[in-house]
Formats: sequence, C-alpha cells, structure tokens
Amino acid sequence: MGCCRHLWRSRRLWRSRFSLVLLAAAFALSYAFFVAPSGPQAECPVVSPFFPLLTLEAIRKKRSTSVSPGGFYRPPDCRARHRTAIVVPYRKRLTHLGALLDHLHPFLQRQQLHYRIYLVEQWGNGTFNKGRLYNAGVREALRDATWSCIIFHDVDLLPEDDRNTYGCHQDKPSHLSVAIDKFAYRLYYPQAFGGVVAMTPDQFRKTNGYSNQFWGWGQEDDNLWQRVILSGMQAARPPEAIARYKMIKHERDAGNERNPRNVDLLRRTKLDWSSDGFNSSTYKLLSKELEPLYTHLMVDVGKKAPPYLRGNTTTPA
Ligand code: UDH
Ligand code: MN
Repeated sequence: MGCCRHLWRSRRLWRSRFSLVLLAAAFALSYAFFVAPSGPQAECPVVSPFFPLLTLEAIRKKRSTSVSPGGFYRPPDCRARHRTAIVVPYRKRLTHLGALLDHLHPFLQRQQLHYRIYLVEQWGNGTFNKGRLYNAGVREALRDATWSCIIFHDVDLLPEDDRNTYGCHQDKPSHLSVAIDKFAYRLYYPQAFGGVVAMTPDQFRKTNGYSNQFWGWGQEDDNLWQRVILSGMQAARPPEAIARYKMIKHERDAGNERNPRNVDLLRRTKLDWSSDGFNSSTYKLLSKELEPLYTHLMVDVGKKAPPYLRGNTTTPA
C-alpha cells in the first residue's frame, strides 16, 4: 500500500507541476502578445514621411533658419577668416542640387565661413558651356561683394571631410577634389583640375579665367590648369586623406556630350589664353533671384557656332 500511496502522491505532485508549467506558459504567451509587443504597432505608411526631404522646399524648411535669402551666411560669434563665393554651374540637376544644398550649408557653417552660394544656370537647350557659366558667375558674384575666395563647384560633388577648408591659399590656386569615390579616391591624373577648385579673384584674373570656347564635355578644366602654369603660378592640393568627395551617380547629360574638338582647342591654350577668357566673357543675365538657400542667376551664354563659323565665338544678342 505504501508503495501505491507514494505513487499516488508523486503523480499528484507531477500533475500540479504540469499545471504550474501550463499556467506559466499561458502567462508568458499572453505577456508576449498583449502586454509587451517588441515590434512597432502600425505598418509603415505607403509614402515615407522622410521622402519630402528630397524636395527643395523641405530642405529649405530644414536649413533656412540660419541662412539669409540668397544662400548667405556669416558666423555670429567671430570674424570669418574667409569670405567665400561658391559658384555652381547648373542645368537640369534638381536632385543633385537638393543634395548639395542640404550637405553644403552645414558643412560651410561648421567651417565658420562667411559665404554665399551662387547657382549659375544655363538658359535654353543649347550645348552646355561650363567655362562661360563660371566666367559669368564670377563677374556677378564680384558685383555683390569683395570675396576673398571663389570656389568653382560641380553640383554633384559632396565633400566628405570638414578639414577640407573652403577658403583660398594666398599664393596658389587649389584643386580641392583630389580623391573622388568614383575614381577609387585617387587623383585621376597629375594635371587634374576639375570638380572643385578654389582661387582668389586675383588669381582668377591672372589666369584670365576659363576659356569661352569649350562647348560640351571635356578639357575646359585641363585648359584652366595650363592657364595657372602659363600665368606663372603653381597649383596646390590638400592631402588626399582630407580632400575626399562623393560624386552622386549620374549619366552624361543631353546637351553636354563629349566634344572631341575640345582636345584640339586644348593644344592652342598657349596662343589663346590671354585673349580668350574672363576678359572676353559675354553673357546676358536674364534673372537674379534670391532663393532661400542660394542666389539663382539665369544666364544666356549664347550658342555654339555652326561648323562653317568654327573658330569664331558667338555671343548672345
Ligand atoms: N552640369 C549640369 N547640367 C548639365 C551638364 C553639366 O548641371 O546638363 C554641371 C554640373 O554642375 C556638373 C558639372 O556641370 O556637376 C560637370 O558635368 P558632369 O557632372 O557631367 O561631368 P563629369 O565629368 O561626368 O562628372 C562625365 C559624364 C559621366 C558619364 C558616366 C556614364 N556612366
Ligand atoms: Mn559629375
């Protein structure tokens, strides 16, 4: 009998243990489902609330508190060491422009610069001419103020390192976009001088600026490098570890096709540089608007001459 009683007792014990386990499991399950849901409750919206950040309007809301109309800023607590005009040649790159403005304003403010961003847009659908846009942009920027430095800036390049100062070297024009992700963060060739360049207004005048003859893509930057050397200066570059950039991925634009003629023009730099450039630049300023994050210059730079007139420069009427 003792044996059976013992059996009975242990079975009861076992049963009560089993019900305890059941109770605990039920408790844990209901806790997991009803009391402490670990994931978010509602499904994310079809259109993410972060998407509007890609519009200029949203970037303006986010950035314009400290920036004055025209994309102007000066540090509130100290006198800036550089007064910098950033000149951006532009046509039909709206998403790149948004990304640049969103990135550049805080970058320049961290550097405690007195600055203004100029967007120089080429009017119309004619062949793009970056050199003419830069010459026009500098001319207009210098009407507004005595800038100590001018930065020539592609719209699709985002500086990665705050130590890459957007100011000028007093003796030497500087090439700031040394290491671009697209080129494996290496200088693509020793004379490279495109992307982002810094020059004082005096250095720019000394080189006679950009050539007005380079229509379409290619060699206007190599031409500027030669102008720097021909005018008796040397170019400087910040260290590769600092002068790092991300280029926003893009295809070649319609209206800015590679122009093989630019290679021939480059060979003539020595003959042409003192007569073709900033001193012979012509354009028509169609409008100047002070947008919240930049000064928008719309310019007519004229059209590429038809083949039978090659060698002559056309100018807007
Ligand atoms: N730009 C415009 N609109 C245009 C053409 C040029 O805004 O239609 C400006 C813009 O500031 C741009 C700069 O001119 O950053 C230089 O032009 P680019 O970016 O086309 O030159 P990049 O050397 O590109 O970067 C060459 C074409 C790459 C084709 C890659 C195909 N896989
Ligand atoms: Mn580019």
